[in-house]
Amino acid sequence: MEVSTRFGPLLLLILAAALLCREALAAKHVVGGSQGWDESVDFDSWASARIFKVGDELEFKYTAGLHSVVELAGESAYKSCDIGSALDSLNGGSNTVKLSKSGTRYFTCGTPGHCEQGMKVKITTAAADGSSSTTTSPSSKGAAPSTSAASAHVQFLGFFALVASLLVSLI
Ligand SMILES: [Cu+2]
Repeated sequence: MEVSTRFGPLLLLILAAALLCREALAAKHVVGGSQGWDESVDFDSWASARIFKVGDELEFKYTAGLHSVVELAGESAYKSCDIGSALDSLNGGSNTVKLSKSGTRYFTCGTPGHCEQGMKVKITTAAADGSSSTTTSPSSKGAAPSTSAASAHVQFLGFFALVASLLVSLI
């Protein structure tokens, strides 16, 4: 009984730390912020102010029936608001889209006229380690991935060292 009361706070701490780690790895972006998926939002500045990484999610929140979420195939369809060539169409007022790989994806609203009014957003997803999908100089190619893997490893070692030291201090 005494053991469980001693370790209770520690278990909570580990759980909280684990949740924080997960939170840091993948983010959820509510498109348009507090205004949501609405034609009054300047989506270009909204998107340029944040970084999208592989594993992150986009959340579209809007009035069902008034708007929808249409994913377009590419830049030209995006520029000309060509909804006819859409890859996917979502509705219902709340949709989550997972950014499963790096690259650019194009979204607009399926309601006639809304794309032309600026209700569209271009999302460029960077690779999970923070570097963009565009390749850097060839000389750094070999070194970069191992460095980022090593730093992640060090972070985890640091976390376990912290937990271990807390465990020792409690005993
Ligand atoms: Cu709309």
